[in-house]
Amino acid sequence: MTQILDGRALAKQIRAEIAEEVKVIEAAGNRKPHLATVLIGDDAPSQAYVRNKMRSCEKVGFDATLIKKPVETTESELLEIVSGLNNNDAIDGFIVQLPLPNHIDEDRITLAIAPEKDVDGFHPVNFGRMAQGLPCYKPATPFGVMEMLRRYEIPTEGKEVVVVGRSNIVGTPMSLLLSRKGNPGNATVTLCHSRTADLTAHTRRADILVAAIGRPSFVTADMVKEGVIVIDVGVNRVDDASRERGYRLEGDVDYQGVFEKASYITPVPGGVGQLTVVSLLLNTLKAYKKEVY
Ligand code: BQF
Repeated sequence: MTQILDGRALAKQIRAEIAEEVKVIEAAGNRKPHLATVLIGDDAPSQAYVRNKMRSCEKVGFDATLIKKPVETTESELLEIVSGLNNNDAIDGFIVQLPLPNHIDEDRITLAIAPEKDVDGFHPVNFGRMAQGLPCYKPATPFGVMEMLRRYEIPTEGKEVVVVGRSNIVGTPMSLLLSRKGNPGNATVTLCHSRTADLTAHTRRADILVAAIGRPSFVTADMVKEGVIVIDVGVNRVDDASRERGYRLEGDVDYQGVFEKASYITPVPGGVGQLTVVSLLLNTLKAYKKEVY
């Protein structure tokens, strides 16, 4: 029988734990943790993601500030906003929602964020600290996957993990975290990408497969072995006239086909994405408590 890794239920449980901590903070007469989000332009998925994040803050009792600017915002204007947030003592942590419009250099913006307020964990200082196993903010999606493996008590030590996708935000940090010492961790990790020769030969060897490609239903049943644990990081919008919104969310895994062979699988929606948003809350709480820096 295939077990579904229920991101929604897990996220709810973690939010309850965070809300409890916020109550204690407030009862002691302290201010609440405060996350700020910067959204540039009107990219529809980004608006949905930002809404998820604001709502999650509300659910746990965090203060949340949304700074929304038009698509014509210049890079130097955004750098001013970032600098203002870096120096604002009322803000524990902040994120700049990606992707940014093409005329803004994402790397330059990420570098401008103070590492101690970088709750997305995208700044190279946090990435470097993560790679070395030092206290840091971990990027929300890999952090969420680690929480999922840990809380479902899925053993990773000595396992063959195959990560497909090498982005700075998901695939690469995921491979680092799973190969490091720890639990979860201690896995043997293969990082596959668009130039990998014979991808299927690699994925078929996986005890745990992490799909972070960004293409709907890319991983098919023939690419996995019987009993595989499948972590589907993909959040793809696929046209669907039968839906009111005109689209549905689909993962990077052909869910129906792969389900039949998997021992555990994350659904989309309701899987890793839920943990991604909760991880941002966990990082914000860490920032508030000054646990990292
Ligand atoms: C769910 C993201 C690609 C590029 C930029 C819950 C989210 C998504 C799905 C969410 C994502 C994806 C986010 C579900 C934030 C995850 O139930 O399946 C939550 O809000 N995400 C983002 O901020 O930027 C992205 C994916």
